[in-house]
Amino acid sequence: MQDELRTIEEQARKEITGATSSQQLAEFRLKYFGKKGLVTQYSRTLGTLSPEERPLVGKLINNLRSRLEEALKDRQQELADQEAAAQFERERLDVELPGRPPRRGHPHPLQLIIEEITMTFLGMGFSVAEGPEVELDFYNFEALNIPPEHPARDMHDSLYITDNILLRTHTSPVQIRTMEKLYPHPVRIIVPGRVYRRDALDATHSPIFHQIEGLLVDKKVSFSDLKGVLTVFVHKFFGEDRQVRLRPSFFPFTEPSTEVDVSCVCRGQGCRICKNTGWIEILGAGSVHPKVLAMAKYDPEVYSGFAFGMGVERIAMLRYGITDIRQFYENDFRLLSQFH
Ligand code: 2U9
Repeated sequence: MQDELRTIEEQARKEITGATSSQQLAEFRLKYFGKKGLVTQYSRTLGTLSPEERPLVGKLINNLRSRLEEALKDRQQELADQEAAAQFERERLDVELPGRPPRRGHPHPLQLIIEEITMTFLGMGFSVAEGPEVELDFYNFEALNIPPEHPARDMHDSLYITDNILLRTHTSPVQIRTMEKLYPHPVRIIVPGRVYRRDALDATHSPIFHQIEGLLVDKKVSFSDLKGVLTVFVHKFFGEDRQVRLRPSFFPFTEPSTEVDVSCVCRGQGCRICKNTGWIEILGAGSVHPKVLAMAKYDPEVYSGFAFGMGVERIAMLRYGITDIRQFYENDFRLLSQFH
């Protein structure tokens, strides 16, 4: 009997040590200590023994049981420790790993140009003015001396909301509104903003684009003041070594009117940017038409002024060498992330 128990113990210990999961240990417990378990069966035979043998064998079985229980408990702890260690390893966190830096935003190239141009005029005493993008026909056309039959007024050129309300086709209505507000004080404003035209989108046109316009109204303002202000602007924005050239032009709201060119970086050598002319057109300007002054109550006999306008996209394309206007609106990170 003692030998049998020893064999059982040896076998049992092997199984305990060999167990690799708590599932296997549970099976072991059933095999030895379950209702029909090996050790349990030995306990049942106690009844068949003589009264002298019974306590001795009972003690042997009990001792065996508690030794195996002990071994079982130890192995269970070992397996639990191993499992915990494996889990720690699986879920290991490197707390010193550098974090993922949040992606920084970039100012849009058009915004950079608007800010840079605006700054050069702030430096010359101009203030920024803004106004509505949905305008009355009066402010967008009539007050700017744009006659009823002018093509810009055609349904095919402007985006109308009702008969006399439209999306502004230039930022000029803001100048009219500012003159109304400031009369009879002098006006010296720069107006950046979004404008709308009924144009098809292609490499150089967009139905929505941006302008910066300027207006100066005071007593004794001359065309040469315009020339001086625009020359300072060109030198600050494009470089001191650039030349300015004025060509005669026509706009309903200025008289006389001019188109302003800046000399090309190629210094007249000829290149793609200036189409071998040596000059690049950058803005339109002129002395404010007496009718426009009068409609805003500024007496043209007392007051005079100059105005200018430029397309922001055009200037940004020149500055950054962008050849397709659509690139400004596609929000492609490969483009946007180049501007800091
Ligand atoms: C008032 C009086 C006069 C604004 C002006 C231009 C000339 C001009 C164009 C440049 C390219 C528009 O974006 S563009 O297509 N603008 O050439 N704009 S003078 O004249 C004004 C404005 C307001 C009260």
